[in-house]
Amino acid sequence: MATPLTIADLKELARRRVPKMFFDYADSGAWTESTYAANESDFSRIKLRQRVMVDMTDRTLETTMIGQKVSMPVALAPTGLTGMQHADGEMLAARAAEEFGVPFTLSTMSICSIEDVASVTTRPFWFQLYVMRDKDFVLGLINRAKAAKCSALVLTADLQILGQRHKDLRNGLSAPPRFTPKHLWQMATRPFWCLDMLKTKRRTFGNIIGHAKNVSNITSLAAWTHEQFDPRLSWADVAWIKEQWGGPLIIKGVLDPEDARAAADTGADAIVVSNHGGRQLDGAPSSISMLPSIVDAVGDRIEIHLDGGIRSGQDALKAVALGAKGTYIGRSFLYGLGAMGKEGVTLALGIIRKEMDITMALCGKRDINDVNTSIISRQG
Ligand code: HOC
Repeated sequence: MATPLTIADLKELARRRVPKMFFDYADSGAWTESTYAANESDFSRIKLRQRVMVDMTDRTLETTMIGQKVSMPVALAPTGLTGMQHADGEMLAARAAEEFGVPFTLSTMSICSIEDVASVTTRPFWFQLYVMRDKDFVLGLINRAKAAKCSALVLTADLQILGQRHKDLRNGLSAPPRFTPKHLWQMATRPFWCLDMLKTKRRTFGNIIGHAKNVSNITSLAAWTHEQFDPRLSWADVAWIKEQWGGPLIIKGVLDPEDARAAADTGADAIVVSNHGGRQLDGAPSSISMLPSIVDAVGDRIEIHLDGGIRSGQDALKAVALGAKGTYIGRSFLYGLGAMGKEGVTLALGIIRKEMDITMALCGKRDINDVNTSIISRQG
């Protein structure tokens, strides 16, 4: 394939380079994947207003997310097992994000640890927290994020129980990979991935090693999640997390205006309108379809971000137009990472930036900070 021009091109390259069980892990959603599909398709229902004879010179995408300067309103989302898309994946993606001037969010369920990522970056990254029953362990994670000088804590609210993803179960997903004939075949057909993976020692969950004994495959991981993740997590717990952390707090996984009001009451700095990329409650509405009612409910009280289904700069721009101060890409950067490592993440970010910039200009705007519902067509 010639130079990838779209996120879809990167996806195709990743499919050819990453062993099936890991490609599927990134690419799949829960159950029938209807929410995953709606996240993408609902973006294309939104139509843009074409404007002409408007000065389009000197455009800028620079803005802020939770008061931190970003070169465009797009952060890398926290994604589990990123180091299985490409060896040392989290470290590579963090470096690409840093060079691009956008936030990188490290998942609790990452392969590279908080310390690994801190060792290769010079600017603060964000850390995503899952809340376990063992509060000492949670506190340990928070303290490690503080020691690494992370500049935001992203508390995930929508995964206290793991949504069932059929492909992971059918593939027998595991990290590190197991040496069954099926998995060996999947790896043998992806030799470049294997060669990179042989060069690193980071092949299992860097942040939870020691705490998660005997966790390797998806069944043991789901059981561990069930045992360890605190199913009683409530809005009241946010006060304790806020106090322990003491820095900017983002609550991710809010999809309902009533929950958005409760999140705003906690005094958090931002919420992420999200259904976990369609990986949790299949049958939930798309993130973008819920954005306007959440903006109506709390837009004047808390900063609003959005993730889910962003596969182009146009999608990100539509989210900004509808009231998101920032957006997150998950699969879009994972495809780049799987396809070409750090260079692929840089390419994915470049594709998103170019598409956002051109679309903004064709809608008659020069500054991302002036983008609002006026660029949305009533025909949409
Ligand atoms: C098998 C993964 O956010 C995801 C991630 C992490 C989930 C924890 C267990 O896959 O949606």
